[in-house]
Amino acid sequence: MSMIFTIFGYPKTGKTLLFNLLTDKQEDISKFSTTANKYHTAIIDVPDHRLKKLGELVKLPPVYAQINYLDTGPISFGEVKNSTFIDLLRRADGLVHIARGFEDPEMIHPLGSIDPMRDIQNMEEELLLVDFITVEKRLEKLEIDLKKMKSRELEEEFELLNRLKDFLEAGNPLRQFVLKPGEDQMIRGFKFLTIKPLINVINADENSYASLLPFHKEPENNTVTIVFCAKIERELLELPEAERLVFQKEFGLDQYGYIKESFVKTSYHLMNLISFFTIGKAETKAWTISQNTSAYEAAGKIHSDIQQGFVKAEVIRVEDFLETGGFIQAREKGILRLEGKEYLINDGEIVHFRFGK
Ligand SMILES: Nc1nc2c(ncn2[C@@H]2O[C@H](COP(=O)(O)OP(=O)(O)O)[C@@H](O)[C@H]2O)c(=O)[nH]1
Ligand SMILES: [Mg+2]
Repeated sequence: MSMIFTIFGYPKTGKTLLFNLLTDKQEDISKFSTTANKYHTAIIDVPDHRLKKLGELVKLPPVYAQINYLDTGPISFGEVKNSTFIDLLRRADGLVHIARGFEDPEMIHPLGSIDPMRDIQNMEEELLLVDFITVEKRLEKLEIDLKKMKSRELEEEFELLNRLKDFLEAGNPLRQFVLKPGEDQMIRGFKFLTIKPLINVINADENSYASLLPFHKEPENNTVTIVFCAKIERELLELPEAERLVFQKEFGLDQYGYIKESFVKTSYHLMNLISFFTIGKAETKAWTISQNTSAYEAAGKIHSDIQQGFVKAEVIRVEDFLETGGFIQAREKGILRLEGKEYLINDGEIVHFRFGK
């Protein structure tokens, strides 16, 4: 199952352009498109140079991890709670909110000025409101039920939801709420929006990029803010690779990282995800796991037989593997490690599971 990242935001912020850049699609972007209830979806391979090189070395086709990107239609200011796209937001593993940081006299911003940080704050408040409504509705129902019968379970839920309500009322997203063990299970079904990892993307232009860059924010509390230039990026990508750097310099974007790769890096970092690799008979493959996943759990991701029959995991860093040229050479050099069930897998390791019946 691939992870779902859902792109959403106010009208004309560059959602579809971002989607196109992330997926190499060519969906229509237009200044004058009307309210569309349509959304776009695409599943793409997660770019990984290491797997590519590994595939070349062992002469097996690489099978990349995958991400499912969704591009929703416009949501008007104040309308998130009524949006037809809310279900798509609820289904997401990560939310990608794009805010407008570019000028265009032909497209007037509904609030009259360009201020992406204001829009980010605004959107956060709208998401908070959606969760607040969810909590309130459930509390109302619980109150009725608790009058009818005594239930320890319902009382616990009532107590937790009241804490969530206070938290939201104080303006805090649930991303920052510290759940006690077991509480995670209790609220999973509500699919709260402010609990999901949130990637804020500011879409700048060549004039605003430098002044918006300071709003870039490293991952913290399950959220991150990145600044990029959708339109320039697309223009750059149409150039032959050799010429891109020249133009990047001209735009003052020497250090610019293209969104397709930087997005994956940022979101993996944000969500504490890492990759490990396996070399099979017919393919070499990347797997996405959470940090602190044990070899035993990782084996289960591949196949329940491998997990149940787990004996040992042979582990090597992909860089070392590429340098030595293969398992045999690595074994000879003594850099292939044998690890047990409890071993915590690191990013970029090749793992070969030994298992019995
Ligand atoms: N100048 C400028 N225009 C942009 C930028 N990103 C998007 N646009 C324009 O904004 C319009 C709407 O873009 P689109 O991706 O369809 O926005 P959406 O409505 O959020 O999906 C198009 O005309 C784009 O060319 C940008 O970074 N700079
Ligand atoms: Mg669009």
